[in-house]
Amino acid sequence: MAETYRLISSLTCPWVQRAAIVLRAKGIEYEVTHINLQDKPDWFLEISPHGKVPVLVVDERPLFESNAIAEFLDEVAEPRLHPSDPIKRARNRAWTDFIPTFSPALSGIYYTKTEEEMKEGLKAAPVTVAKLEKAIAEERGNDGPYFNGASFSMVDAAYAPFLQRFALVERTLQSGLLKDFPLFQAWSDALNASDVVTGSVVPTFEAEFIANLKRRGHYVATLFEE
Ligand SMILES: N[C@@H](CCC(=O)N[C@@H](CS)C(=O)NCC(=O)O)C(=O)O
Repeated sequence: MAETYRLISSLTCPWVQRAAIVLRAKGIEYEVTHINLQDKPDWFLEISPHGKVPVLVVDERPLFESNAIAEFLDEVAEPRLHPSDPIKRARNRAWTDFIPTFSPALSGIYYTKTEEEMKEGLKAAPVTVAKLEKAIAEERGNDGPYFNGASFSMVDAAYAPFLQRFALVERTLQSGLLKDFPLFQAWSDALNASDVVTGSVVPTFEAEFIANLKRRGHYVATLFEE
């Protein structure tokens, strides 16, 4: 087991959060170094081949890409967050591979410049959410609350950042998108209530996220204005 873990982070990056969630789920102590992605320091560009966060520096050796970081952590520290059954493990990995398709379905709602684009995003999202609803029904051996059932898994760590951001927006947007997806809604609620997830972001996360929406001129930011 390594001695030091340092997570190179930005304030609202969901991929950084995924790494932080896995660290927390395993009870690994880690330091966080925040960088400004608009003004990346030279030392960061030297250790991050694509200039992206997260980087996890493990005893001075940098690891990059959130999926590789999560898999590394799962190999070196207990409790294992992958199921022990190889078939279940492969299916879980397939669902984490789905994130790059899944996340734009949700961010396609709140990262839009106009109300019309936001509504288009809302119209398109159910097809993607329905796939997860079906997967949850099939992958669970019981009532949850997590993707595989009672144990928190790598799939939960990967999806939680995106479910947290959507839940934050939905509190104000009130679109009702998830009303037809009770298992997905319950999964999202469970993750958003978990200390592992809520503690994986800075305490000012909500304000930072909304400020970011405003800075980028996204329509939903106007709904948060008093
Ligand atoms: N595939 C990467 C994505 C990481 C990513 O997109 N990070 C963003 C912040 S959320 C970033 O560092 N962007 C800076 C840039 O592209 O210049 C991973 O999973 O780690």
